[in-house]
Amino acid sequence: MSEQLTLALSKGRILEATLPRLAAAGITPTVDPESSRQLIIGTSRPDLRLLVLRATDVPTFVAYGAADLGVAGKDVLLEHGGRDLYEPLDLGIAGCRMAIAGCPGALAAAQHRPLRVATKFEAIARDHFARRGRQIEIVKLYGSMELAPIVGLADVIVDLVDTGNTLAANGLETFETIQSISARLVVNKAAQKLDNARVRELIAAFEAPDQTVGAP
Ligand code: PRT
Ligand code: MG
Repeated sequence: MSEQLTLALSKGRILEATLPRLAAAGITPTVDPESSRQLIIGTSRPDLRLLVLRATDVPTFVAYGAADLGVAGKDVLLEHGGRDLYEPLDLGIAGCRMAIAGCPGALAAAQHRPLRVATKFEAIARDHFARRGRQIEIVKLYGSMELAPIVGLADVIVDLVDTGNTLAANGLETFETIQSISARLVVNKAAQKLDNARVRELIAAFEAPDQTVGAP
């Protein structure tokens, strides 16, 4: 059993929403993870440290056991595939939806040919349209998906939508919601077995945010 439990997080939305949950369980980082350049951060619990990663790398670190636990969006987990990961808890944070969007009339215009789909969520898009029996062509992008339909790079995008402000600001509309998305706690399968008591205690800390973990 390792000395410390390691929890993988990402800067931005996930960290913002996760820190209050940890604080409610009496766990605070030793430095501010949002502003610090430190990538490994201690906490008020000597047996728990944080890794600050790129959001899409969280499942990889946990799957390989470089982190025991992690917090990642369901979108990221679906793209990763989830091998070697348990997903014991929907944290109900960083909520949004995976949607198909484009310029008005885009679906009708592409009716008789494969739909060209720009997205960073290739697995989710392929799975969705395969279930519909709709032929597609993927244009893989890494950001600013909203641009693609406007400049004619794609008919539609598959992207995350929260307020819808980004779509509206670019004259795009939502055609369909593929699924609701929220952040999940994920656990390395081996860590779940080998370090069961401490892992379960940490899962419980996330479940019951107002209970101080480790208190007598
Ligand atoms: O930013 P980076 O490329 O490093 O990684 P990331 O984009 O994966 O990380 P981050 O921190 O932006 O997102 C982490 C997780 O937050 C995602 O994996 C989602 O599960 C979740 N989440 C919740 C969101 C949003 N809401 C969201 N709105 N992720 C991205 N967005 C984007 C959206 O695509 C749009 O472009 O934010 C933009 C604003 O959204 P609107 O609809 O409110 O305008
Ligand atoms: Mg982002």
